[in-house]
Amino acid sequence: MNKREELLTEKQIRRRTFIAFTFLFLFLGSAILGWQWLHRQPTDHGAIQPLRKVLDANEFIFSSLFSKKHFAKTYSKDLPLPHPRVNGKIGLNSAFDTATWKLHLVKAPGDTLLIGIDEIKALPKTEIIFDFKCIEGWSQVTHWGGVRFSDFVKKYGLDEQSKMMFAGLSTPDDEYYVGIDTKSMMHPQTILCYEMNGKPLPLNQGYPLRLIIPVKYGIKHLKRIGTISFSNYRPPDYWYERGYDYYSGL
Ligand SMILES: Nc1nc2c(c(=O)[nH]1)N[C@H]1C(S)=C(S)[C@@H](COP(=O)(O)O)O[C@H]1N2
Ligand SMILES: [Mo]
Repeated sequence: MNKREELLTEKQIRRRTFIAFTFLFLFLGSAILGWQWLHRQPTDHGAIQPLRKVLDANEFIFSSLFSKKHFAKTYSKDLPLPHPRVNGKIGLNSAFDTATWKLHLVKAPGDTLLIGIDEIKALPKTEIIFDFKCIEGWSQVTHWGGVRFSDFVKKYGLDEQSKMMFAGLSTPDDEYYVGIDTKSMMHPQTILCYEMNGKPLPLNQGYPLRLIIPVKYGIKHLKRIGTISFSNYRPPDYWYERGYDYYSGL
Protein backbone atom coordinates (compact mmCIF):
# COMPACT_ATOMS: atom_id res chain seq x y z
CA MET A 1 0.00 0.00 0.00
CA ASN A 2 1.46 3.37 -0.84
CA LYS A 3 1.14 6.47 1.33
CA ARG A 4 -1.49 8.14 -0.83
CA GLU A 5 -3.89 5.18 -0.73
CA GLU A 6 -3.65 4.97 3.06
CA LEU A 7 -4.41 8.68 3.46
CA LEU A 8 -7.38 8.44 1.15
CA THR A 9 -8.81 5.56 3.13
CA GLU A 10 -8.58 7.46 6.38
CA LYS A 11 -10.24 10.44 4.79
CA GLN A 12 -13.01 8.21 3.52
CA ILE A 13 -13.58 6.78 6.93
CA ARG A 14 -13.81 10.22 8.45
CA ARG A 15 -16.19 11.33 5.73
CA ARG A 16 -18.43 8.34 6.25
CA THR A 17 -18.42 8.78 9.99
CA PHE A 18 -19.36 12.41 9.51
CA ILE A 19 -22.22 11.54 7.16
CA ALA A 20 -23.50 8.81 9.46
CA PHE A 21 -23.56 11.10 12.47
CA THR A 22 -25.14 13.93 10.50
CA PHE A 23 -27.99 11.62 9.48
CA LEU A 24 -28.36 10.29 12.98
CA PHE A 25 -28.68 13.83 14.40
CA LEU A 26 -31.05 14.91 11.64
CA PHE A 27 -33.18 11.83 12.33
CA LEU A 28 -33.22 12.31 16.10
CA GLY A 29 -33.86 16.03 15.69
CA SER A 30 -36.83 15.55 13.39
CA ALA A 31 -38.24 12.77 15.59
CA ILE A 32 -38.14 15.12 18.59
CA LEU A 33 -39.61 18.03 16.62
CA GLY A 34 -42.30 15.74 15.18
CA TRP A 35 -43.18 14.46 18.62
CA GLN A 36 -43.40 18.01 19.99
CA TRP A 37 -45.50 19.10 17.00
CA LEU A 38 -47.88 16.17 17.55
CA HIS A 39 -48.40 17.18 21.15
CA ARG A 40 -49.15 20.80 20.22
CA GLN A 41 -52.01 19.68 17.94
CA PRO A 42 -55.59 20.13 19.14
CA THR A 43 -57.45 17.02 20.24
CA ASP A 44 -60.54 15.63 18.57
CA HIS A 45 -62.71 13.48 20.88
CA GLY A 46 -59.80 12.57 23.13
CA ALA A 47 -57.31 11.79 20.33
CA ILE A 48 -54.68 14.18 18.95
CA GLN A 49 -56.04 15.43 15.63
CA PRO A 50 -53.48 13.80 13.29
CA LEU A 51 -54.04 10.47 15.07
CA ARG A 52 -57.81 10.95 14.91
CA LYS A 53 -57.39 11.39 11.14
CA VAL A 54 -55.62 8.02 11.00
CA LEU A 55 -58.50 6.43 12.96
CA ASP A 56 -61.03 8.03 10.59
CA ALA A 57 -59.11 6.72 7.59
CA ASN A 58 -59.14 3.25 9.20
CA GLU A 59 -62.87 3.54 9.67
CA PHE A 60 -63.33 4.49 6.04
CA ILE A 61 -61.33 1.47 4.84
CA PHE A 62 -62.91 -1.02 7.27
CA SER A 63 -66.47 0.17 6.68
CA SER A 64 -66.07 -0.03 2.91
CA LEU A 65 -64.75 -3.59 3.27
CA PHE A 66 -67.68 -4.54 5.53
CA SER A 67 -69.85 -7.27 4.12
CA LYS A 68 -72.79 -9.19 5.52
CA LYS A 69 -71.22 -12.28 4.06
CA HIS A 70 -68.00 -11.80 5.95
CA PHE A 71 -68.34 -13.86 9.12
CA ALA A 72 -66.28 -13.93 12.28
CA LYS A 73 -64.70 -17.37 12.65
CA THR A 74 -66.69 -19.70 14.91
CA TYR A 75 -65.49 -22.56 17.13
CA SER A 76 -66.75 -25.92 18.35
CA LYS A 77 -68.49 -26.45 21.70
CA ASP A 78 -65.51 -28.04 23.46
CA LEU A 79 -63.33 -24.97 23.07
CA PRO A 80 -65.04 -22.11 24.91
CA LEU A 81 -63.73 -21.04 28.31
CA PRO A 82 -65.90 -22.08 31.26
CA HIS A 83 -65.23 -18.76 33.03
CA PRO A 84 -64.51 -15.98 30.59
CA ARG A 85 -62.77 -13.04 32.20
CA VAL A 86 -64.87 -10.08 33.22
CA ASN A 87 -63.73 -6.77 31.82
CA GLY A 88 -65.28 -3.35 32.27
CA LYS A 89 -67.91 -2.51 34.89
CA ILE A 90 -68.94 0.94 33.75
CA GLY A 91 -72.71 1.28 34.01
CA LEU A 92 -72.97 -1.87 36.15
CA ASN A 93 -72.40 -0.27 39.54
CA SER A 94 -75.66 1.61 40.04
CA ALA A 95 -78.51 0.13 42.07
CA PHE A 96 -80.33 -2.11 39.65
CA ASP A 97 -83.61 -3.94 40.11
CA THR A 98 -83.45 -7.08 37.98
CA ALA A 99 -87.16 -7.75 38.60
CA THR A 100 -88.40 -4.53 37.02
CA TRP A 101 -85.89 -4.30 34.15
CA LYS A 102 -87.39 -3.64 30.72
CA LEU A 103 -85.64 -2.88 27.49
CA HIS A 104 -86.49 0.65 26.33
CA LEU A 105 -86.80 0.55 22.57
CA VAL A 106 -87.00 4.09 21.20
CA LYS A 107 -88.73 3.73 17.84
CA ALA A 108 -88.89 7.50 17.42
CA PRO A 109 -88.59 10.45 19.81
CA GLY A 110 -91.60 10.11 22.10
CA ASP A 111 -92.42 6.58 20.92
CA THR A 112 -90.73 4.14 23.30
CA LEU A 113 -91.66 0.49 23.63
CA LEU A 114 -90.94 -1.34 26.90
CA ILE A 115 -90.00 -4.98 26.32
CA GLY A 116 -89.58 -7.64 29.01
CA ILE A 117 -86.89 -10.35 28.91
CA ASP A 118 -89.48 -13.13 28.40
CA GLU A 119 -90.70 -11.49 25.21
CA ILE A 120 -87.13 -11.45 23.94
CA LYS A 121 -86.54 -15.08 24.96
CA ALA A 122 -89.70 -16.04 23.05
CA LEU A 123 -87.98 -15.10 19.77
CA PRO A 124 -85.93 -17.70 17.84
CA LYS A 125 -82.76 -18.47 19.75
CA THR A 126 -79.33 -18.51 18.20
CA GLU A 127 -75.90 -19.36 19.63
CA ILE A 128 -72.41 -18.33 18.73
CA ILE A 129 -68.93 -19.41 19.82
CA PHE A 130 -66.28 -17.00 18.63
CA ASP A 131 -63.01 -15.38 19.64
CA PHE A 132 -63.96 -12.29 21.66
CA LYS A 133 -61.33 -9.59 21.11
CA CYS A 134 -60.64 -6.69 23.44
CA ILE A 135 -58.80 -3.61 22.22
CA GLU A 136 -56.43 -4.04 25.20
CA GLY A 137 -54.86 -6.94 23.33
CA TRP A 138 -56.41 -10.10 24.79
CA SER A 139 -58.91 -12.45 23.23
CA GLN A 140 -60.80 -15.53 24.35
CA VAL A 141 -63.15 -18.07 22.81
CA THR A 142 -66.58 -17.62 24.41
CA HIS A 143 -70.06 -19.07 23.97
CA TRP A 144 -73.17 -16.86 23.87
CA GLY A 145 -76.87 -17.34 23.27
CA GLY A 146 -79.64 -14.92 22.39
CA VAL A 147 -81.71 -13.42 19.62
CA ARG A 148 -80.37 -12.17 16.31
CA PHE A 149 -80.74 -8.40 16.23
CA SER A 150 -82.12 -8.75 12.69
CA ASP A 151 -84.88 -11.08 14.03
CA PHE A 152 -85.66 -8.56 16.75
CA VAL A 153 -85.94 -5.85 14.05
CA LYS A 154 -88.40 -8.01 12.12
CA LYS A 155 -90.50 -8.80 15.18
CA TYR A 156 -90.80 -5.17 16.33
CA GLY A 157 -91.30 -3.66 12.87
CA LEU A 158 -88.07 -1.67 12.86
CA ASP A 159 -87.57 -1.74 9.12
CA GLU A 160 -87.35 2.03 8.76
CA GLN A 161 -85.17 2.39 11.86
CA SER A 162 -82.73 -0.27 10.68
CA LYS A 163 -82.18 1.73 7.50
CA MET A 164 -80.99 4.71 9.50
CA MET A 165 -77.22 4.99 9.84
CA PHE A 166 -76.67 4.28 13.53
CA ALA A 167 -78.03 2.52 16.56
CA GLY A 168 -77.24 3.89 20.02
CA LEU A 169 -77.21 1.61 23.06
CA SER A 170 -76.81 2.56 26.69
CA THR A 171 -76.93 1.01 30.15
CA PRO A 172 -80.02 1.71 32.31
CA ASP A 173 -78.03 4.37 34.24
CA ASP A 174 -76.59 5.87 30.99
CA GLU A 175 -73.04 5.54 32.37
CA TYR A 176 -71.85 3.38 29.45
CA TYR A 177 -73.04 3.96 25.91
CA VAL A 178 -72.02 2.98 22.40
CA GLY A 179 -72.88 4.00 18.87
CA ILE A 180 -72.82 1.35 16.13
CA ASP A 181 -73.52 1.51 12.39
CA THR A 182 -76.80 -0.31 11.66
CA LYS A 183 -75.07 -2.36 8.94
CA SER A 184 -73.01 -4.07 11.64
CA MET A 185 -76.05 -4.33 13.93
CA MET A 186 -77.94 -6.16 11.15
CA HIS A 187 -75.07 -8.61 10.57
CA PRO A 188 -76.37 -12.18 11.10
CA GLN A 189 -73.86 -12.78 13.94
CA THR A 190 -75.01 -9.78 16.01
CA ILE A 191 -77.19 -10.89 18.91
CA LEU A 192 -79.13 -9.49 21.84
CA CYS A 193 -77.60 -11.93 24.25
CA TYR A 194 -79.12 -13.38 27.45
CA GLU A 195 -77.04 -16.55 27.93
CA MET A 196 -73.40 -17.44 28.46
CA ASN A 197 -72.33 -21.11 28.31
CA GLY A 198 -76.00 -22.16 28.28
CA LYS A 199 -76.84 -20.31 31.53
CA PRO A 200 -78.35 -16.86 32.14
CA LEU A 201 -75.69 -14.14 31.91
CA PRO A 202 -73.92 -13.42 35.20
CA LEU A 203 -74.73 -9.93 36.56
CA ASN A 204 -71.24 -8.63 35.85
CA GLN A 205 -71.43 -9.84 32.26
CA GLY A 206 -74.60 -7.99 31.48
CA TYR A 207 -77.63 -9.76 32.99
CA PRO A 208 -80.34 -9.69 31.78
CA LEU A 209 -79.38 -8.56 28.26
CA ARG A 210 -76.17 -7.53 26.53
CA LEU A 211 -74.95 -7.00 23.02
CA ILE A 212 -72.71 -9.55 21.28
CA ILE A 213 -71.37 -8.21 18.01
CA PRO A 214 -68.47 -10.36 16.74
CA VAL A 215 -67.64 -7.98 13.87
CA LYS A 216 -66.55 -5.39 16.47
CA TYR A 217 -63.98 -5.12 19.26
CA GLY A 218 -65.08 -5.77 22.87
CA ILE A 219 -65.73 -2.10 23.68
CA LYS A 220 -68.91 -2.22 21.56
CA HIS A 221 -70.38 -5.33 23.28
CA LEU A 222 -72.39 -3.27 25.76
CA LYS A 223 -73.38 -5.15 28.91
CA ARG A 224 -76.79 -4.58 30.57
CA ILE A 225 -78.71 -2.86 27.78
CA GLY A 226 -81.15 -0.22 29.03
CA THR A 227 -82.04 1.65 25.86
CA ILE A 228 -81.76 1.14 22.10
CA SER A 229 -82.40 4.03 19.71
CA PHE A 230 -81.67 4.91 16.09
CA SER A 231 -80.32 7.99 14.31
CA ASN A 232 -78.63 9.26 11.20
CA TYR A 233 -75.89 10.95 13.20
CA ARG A 234 -73.29 9.26 15.39
CA PRO A 235 -74.75 8.59 18.84
CA PRO A 236 -72.42 9.35 21.76
CA ASP A 237 -69.84 6.64 22.39
CA TYR A 238 -68.01 6.23 25.68
CA TRP A 239 -64.62 5.10 24.35
CA TYR A 240 -64.76 7.30 21.25
CA GLU A 241 -64.95 10.28 23.60
CA ARG A 242 -61.79 8.96 25.22
CA GLY A 243 -59.72 8.73 22.07
CA TYR A 244 -60.65 5.35 20.59
CA ASP A 245 -61.83 4.44 17.12
CA TYR A 246 -65.60 5.01 16.65
CA TYR A 247 -66.03 2.18 14.18
CA SER A 248 -63.87 -0.39 16.03
CA GLY A 249 -64.47 -2.99 13.32
CA LEU A 250 -62.66 -6.28 12.94
N1 LIG B 1 -71.80 -1.78 30.56
C1 LIG B 1 -70.55 -2.05 30.13
N2 LIG B 1 -70.38 -2.85 29.06
C2 LIG B 1 -69.12 -3.13 28.63
C3 LIG B 1 -67.98 -2.58 29.26
C4 LIG B 1 -68.20 -1.72 30.37
O1 LIG B 1 -67.27 -1.17 30.99
N3 LIG B 1 -69.49 -1.49 30.79
N4 LIG B 1 -66.72 -2.87 28.79
C5 LIG B 1 -66.59 -3.39 27.42
C6 LIG B 1 -65.29 -4.01 27.17
S1 LIG B 1 -63.98 -2.96 26.98
C7 LIG B 1 -65.13 -5.37 26.98
S2 LIG B 1 -63.66 -6.04 26.52
C8 LIG B 1 -66.28 -6.29 27.20
C9 LIG B 1 -65.90 -7.40 28.18
O2 LIG B 1 -66.95 -8.31 28.32
P1 LIG B 1 -66.88 -9.43 29.44
O3 LIG B 1 -66.80 -8.74 30.78
O4 LIG B 1 -68.11 -10.26 29.30
O5 LIG B 1 -65.61 -10.23 29.20
O6 LIG B 1 -67.42 -5.63 27.67
C10 LIG B 1 -67.70 -4.39 27.07
N5 LIG B 1 -68.98 -3.95 27.55
MO1 LIG C 1 -62.36 -4.19 25.98
